[in-house]
Parts: sequence; structure tokens; C-alpha cells
Amino acid sequence: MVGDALQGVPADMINTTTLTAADQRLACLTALEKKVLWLAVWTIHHANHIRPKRDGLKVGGHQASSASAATLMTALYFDVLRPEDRIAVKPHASPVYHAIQYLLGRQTREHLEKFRAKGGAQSYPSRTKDADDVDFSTGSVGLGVAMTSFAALTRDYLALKGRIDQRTATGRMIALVGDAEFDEGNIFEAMLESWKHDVHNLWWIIDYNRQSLDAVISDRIFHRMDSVFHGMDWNVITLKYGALLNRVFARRGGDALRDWIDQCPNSRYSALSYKGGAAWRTQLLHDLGDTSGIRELLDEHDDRALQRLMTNLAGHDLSSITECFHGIEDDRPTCVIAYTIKGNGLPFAGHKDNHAGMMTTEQVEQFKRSLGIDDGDEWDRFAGLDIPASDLQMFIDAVPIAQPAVRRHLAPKITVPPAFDTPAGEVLSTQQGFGRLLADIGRNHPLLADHIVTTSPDVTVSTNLGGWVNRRGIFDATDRADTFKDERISSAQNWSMSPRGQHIELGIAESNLFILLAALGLSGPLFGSRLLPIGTVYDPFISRGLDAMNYACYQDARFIIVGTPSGVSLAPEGGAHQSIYTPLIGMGQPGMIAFEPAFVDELSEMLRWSLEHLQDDEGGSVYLRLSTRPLAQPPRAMTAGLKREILSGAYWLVQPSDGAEIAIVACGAVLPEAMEAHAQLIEDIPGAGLMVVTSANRLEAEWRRSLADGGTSHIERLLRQLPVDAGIVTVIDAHPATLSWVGAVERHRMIPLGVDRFGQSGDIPDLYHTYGIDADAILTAAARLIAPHR
Ligand SMILES: Cc1ncc(C[n+]2csc(CCOP(=O)(O)OP(=O)(O)O)c2C)c(N)n1
Ligand SMILES: [Mg+2]
Repeated sequence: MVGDALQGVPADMINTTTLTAADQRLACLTALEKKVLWLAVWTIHHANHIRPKRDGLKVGGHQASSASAATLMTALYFDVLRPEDRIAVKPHASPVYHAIQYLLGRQTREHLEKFRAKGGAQSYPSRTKDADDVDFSTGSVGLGVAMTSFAALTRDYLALKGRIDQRTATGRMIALVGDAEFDEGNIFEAMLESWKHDVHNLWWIIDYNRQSLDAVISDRIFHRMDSVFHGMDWNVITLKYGALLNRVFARRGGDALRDWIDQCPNSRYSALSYKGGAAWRTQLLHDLGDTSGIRELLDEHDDRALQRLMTNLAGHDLSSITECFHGIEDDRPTCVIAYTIKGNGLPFAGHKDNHAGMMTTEQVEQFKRSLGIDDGDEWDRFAGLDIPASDLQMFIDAVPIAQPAVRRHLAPKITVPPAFDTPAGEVLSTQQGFGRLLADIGRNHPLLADHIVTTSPDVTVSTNLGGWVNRRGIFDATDRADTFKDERISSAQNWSMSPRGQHIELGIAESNLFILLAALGLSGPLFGSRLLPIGTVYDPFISRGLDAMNYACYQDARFIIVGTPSGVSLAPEGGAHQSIYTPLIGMGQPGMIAFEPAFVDELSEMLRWSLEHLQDDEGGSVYLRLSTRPLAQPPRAMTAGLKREILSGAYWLVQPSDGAEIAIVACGAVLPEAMEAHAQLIEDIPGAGLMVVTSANRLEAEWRRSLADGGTSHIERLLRQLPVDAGIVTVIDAHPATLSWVGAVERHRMIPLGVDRFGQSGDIPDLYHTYGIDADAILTAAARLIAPHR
């Protein structure tokens, strides 16, 4: 029934010289739509049934999801999209995406043949792994959708500062959305945030097939949908009926038919779409047989034509879709609800179980014959189409998105100064130090500061970004005065907003924080202007935004996330706010390097290095885990050697002697306890070492790499200074597994101390004692390690 794509274009009008330009365009689009669907179906079929298999696994791919989106995607790519637009495609339409890029000459046959195989086209569109110009990765439903709204905010941020040209500034951020993606709350969080920030030129096009993975979705939900969008001041366009149905609605009995369809529950409509013409006839005769005009209508249509008519929804009607998209002149966010049929044109159209459904070889063969494609021509770009290949090629060459333009920019790098003004000799927490460092950058390093953008989910002041915000202001599309300041009410915080502001204040939703960081962190490649984004969040609530954080890293967005305060060191705030296993998140997350400083001079080096790492072609993002515990800052010179060690992940604060029997290895806020225990230890056991870990993540990763490659890692070099029969006590205000691997490096006996239960309110002495990370606990562990040797 792919021929249905020709709906509205009488057969005798195709391929004649008497067509109007609009008809010719529609005929070309119709032909390409057929080819897009075929190539998507064939790519999946080839991967599952033709390519040899080695492991007995089903390869998969989504023919029904692809068919649902084929018309919308054809209209977008071959008619509507401009080079400056950026699009997130629903994950399961990946085969359609790759087919379109293949037709545009931007994807190779080899990659399609290797769909879902190593080095081939990815199962879900990937910015980093696909070679065919993916704007935004998708896969975890809902995140790609939200990404477009934060990309729009990023674009506006740059445009209002005059950093991008007019064309880039008007690029539309577009999401092709599966309807079930709206089950994900993050979409609504993003809508609310983009409403607050008055974002423009944002389109969400909903492939409204009323099916999710398991089944047909509730009728009730979407009746609420347009009111939600209207409530957020979106422009809402519903594309429900195609040209064939609209023509029939104008006839006698047409109103009754439309009412019947409008009332038809999703599941019945889907079931009838699956069963086909005869089933529609029986149902319509039963329900509307007595209505004037209906019997004539049914008599005029054979089963095939009736099926074509009843499944003629606007999301499969190219003329309705293109007219709609071209008619959007308003730059308000726009939602298009396009009615579609999951599996449209394929044998399992409308079947509730079709999400993972796959056509049989016979069905694919039959489909191929119906399209006039000869054996051996399956990958041919134009075989079987009723428009000459040269005409189609000319058409493709002229479509807007195919015009030469840089779609992936290379933004110049921003110089990072060799050192920041680092507070020394005071009692300070790393969180306070972070605030001071940013304030210093804002004051003394304007060229760097101009490219930094900060953001926080309603914890700006409490994570010590206040000094930076006072200096650099809050971003808003319009100037807004700080009423408290104008009223002369004293406050440490200036909260005035303007397009010049460099802090984007978010509501509390942590998922939004990470998706905004993803968008800001791709501003260079997406829009050609580099930003250095820094986000702050209460450390435990990283978990709330974790999938979004992973999503950001997956597409190689570059940002710094500061998790603060962390651990039970947050003491009186209690267990709900005390993070425990976040260092393990830092260690486990690809595309991100985690540091945990004890002292502010360490943090200063980490921050400086991070701002360079963000810009390194081989770099990535950075996670800094900070604390509110004030510590006496060591009065020391930052030598080149110490810098190198801090960045490599550890240094000996006290070198072990040749005959040392024990070493303490400590990370972060527990340093005073480690130092106290160490001072007591050396009274009895001279020569004991004390190591400060600044990045368990870097240390461990480099160690494993060296095991595989045969080099010597930093932690190996450090631990070789400790006799092999010495014991090690590791201690961190976090899960002890963060450092429990240290004993394996040089096969030292060890006891890892840390927190593996929920925290609670208390002061630091009580809590460190309760969780076994105080000096006593360290000494007890040390005694246990030393005892058998004595
Ligand atoms: C966060 C997340 N949860 C679950 C899945 C598994 N999943 C893949 S597709 C899908 C349903 C998608 O339905 P819809 O968005 O309507 O897509 P379509 O009907 O167009 O295939 C689900 C639950 C996922 N990809 N991401
Ligand atoms: Mg769906």
C-alpha cells in the first residue's frame, strides 16, 4: 500500500510534462517517500535475514516505527529543512534517517549494509558514531525532544550576544517525536523551562500513531495534549485527515463518517487498520449503514481502496504536511500533532504488537515486487520509481538541506591562563574556593570569562556561584531589574537579568540542568561559537539527572559539573542530602573525568585543566566533587611537579620511608582525619606514608590502561615507593569501593574505609565516627594490617 503515498496525485498526472511545478514537486516527494520506506525496510531486513550472523542474536530494527515516520521525514528532509536547522529524530526512525541521508548522498551503501553491525549505521541516530550528519543523538526516549528546546535556548543566548550570524540565529530546532515519548516527565519539565526562557523557533512534530512499544496508548492522554501545549503558549497544529478523507467528508454522509472516526477508540482504529478493507466495510455497515450516503461510498470502494481511504491520515499525506510546515510563519514554539499509522503501508500496519515486528522474507519480496524493484536492485537509489532517475537527482540536488553549508562547525579555542589567583593560608571549603576562583576569573580573566556560561537548578547561591553572578549577571532575553536592589533592600546577591548575563538560572529539575549542559556544551559544533559551560548541583541530586548526564556525554557535549556539597561531611543537613556513591558515577561515566580535591590549590589546577580539557579534540567533560567542610589550606608553593601529580590523581603528602609498614590513602574532605591518624601512627611506626588522592577516576583508568598496554601508571609509580609487605588504609567520604582497587595495584594488603549506608544528621565527629571514617577508624584498620607482621 505504499502506492497510497500517491494519494491526492492522480496516476495520470505523474511523470508528464504538463504538471505544474507544485505537482512535480509533490510527485518527486511521493516517489522519494516510497524509496525511503523501502530502503528502511530493506536495511532492517538485510541486517536480520541476509547478512551472515555469528552469535544467534536477533539484530532488530523497527520497520513499523520507521513506516510511521517515513512521510513526515521525507517532507522535512526533501522539502522543509534548511541547513541552519537542527533536528532530533525519534530513535526508532533511525533506518529512515539513514535512508534519507543515503538518498542525499551523505550515507554509504556499506554503512547501510552494516546497519547495527560494528562500524555501520547505528541502531539509533548518533552524533559521534554515525558518519551522516546526525545533529542530536537519540535513544533514551524524551531526551532528544528536550534537547531541541535547550539547543534553542543556547542559540538564543548566542544570538542575543551577537556571537552568531542572522542565518544561524533563525535556524529552527526541530524534534520528530514518538507520541509515547510524552510519557517521559522530562519533556514537560523542558517545556516549562523553555516557556520561562521565552524560547523561539522550536518545532516538535509528533508522530501520533497512538502506539507505544507494548500496546495502543490510552485515548484519554492525547485529548489533554493540546491544552498542555496551549497552556505554555505554543502554537498547536493538528494534522488529522489526508486529502482523500477530506474529499469524502465533503460528500453526503461525510459528516457522519468523520464523527465516527473521531469517536473511534485508538485500539479499534488500529485493529481495523491491521485487518484491512473488508473489516472496515463490516464495521461501517454495522455502525453507519443506515446513514444516507454511506452505502454508496462503500460501494464505490473495493476493499483495497477502502483501506486506503480509511488509513488516509494527514501524517501520511505529503501535501497536507508540506503545506502545514511551510505555513508556519510564527516563530512561537510550534507543536504539530500529525496522525499516523504505525507500520503504514506494511503488512502489520496498526497491529498492537508491531513495534518489534519484522516482515517475513516473503512479505519483503512481495513488497519489493509491488514497488517494481528487480532482484539485485534493492540498494538502487531510484529503481522502480516512475520518475526518471536524472529528474529525481536534480530534485534532490536542489532541496534546501542539500545546499553546501557547514553544518558542523569548528569553533576557535579559547586561551586559558596558566594559573588563577588561588586563596591560600585561610580556612576554606572547596566549595567556597570554587566560588572565589570563578569570581577571580570573572574579574581578572575577561577573555576567558566571556565564554564561560554557568547554570544551576535553583542552587546558584547555595553552591557559591553568587560572586560570579554578581559580576556577570543573569541571562534573560529582556532586561529585568533587580527589584530588591531598586527598593534598596540590602542583599548580597544582585539578581538583575539581561541578554548580556552569563548565568542561566533554571528551575529545580536536574534533568533540565544536564540537557542544558549538553546543548551549551555542543554550542561550538552546532552553532560555531564555543561556550565553556559550568553547572552546579547538590551532589546527591546528580542521580536525578543521571540519564540526561549520560545522554550529554554520549554525544560528546563538553561541560563541567560541580557536585557540591557532597558526602556525610554535609553533616547537619542529613541523609536525604548526603551523597554516597557519586564518585563511582564519576568513575563509571565515559566521556567524563571526575576529581575530588581536598584543598583549594588542587581545585584551582583542576579547574584550569578542565577548561582546556573541554576544548581538547580528544577531551571530554569534567565532574568536580566538592565539599562545604572548611579546611585549613596548606601554605605551599604549587610546583610544576605537584601540579602534574594533582592532575594525574594523587601525590604523597608524606612520602613513606624505605621500611614503611603502612600508608594512609585519603581523598577529599576527610584529609584532616587522615592527617591526624598519620600523626599518631608515626609516633609508633615511623616512616608511614600519607597519600592524597585527587582523582580516583584518573588513577584507576590509567592503571588499567597500563596493565593492558604495558606502561607504568602514576599510581604504580607512587605505590612502588611503599614496600610490598606494607598495608594500606584508604579513606573517603563516599562508597569505599571508590578506592578498594588500590590494593590490587602492587598487591598490598588493604582495608578500604568509606560510607556504604544512608547518612543522617549530626556533626562531623559523630558522623565520621558512626560511618567509620574518623582517625580512630583509620588507626584501628592500620593496627589490623600491621598486627600479623609484628
Ligand atoms: C527511556 C527509555 N525507556 C524505554 C525505552 C524503550 N522503548 C523504546 S521505543 C518505546 C516506545 C516508543 O513509542 P513511541 O515513542 O510512540 O514511538 P513509535 O510509536 O513511533 O515507535 C520504548 C518504551 C527507551 N528507548 N527509552
Ligand atoms: Mg507511537
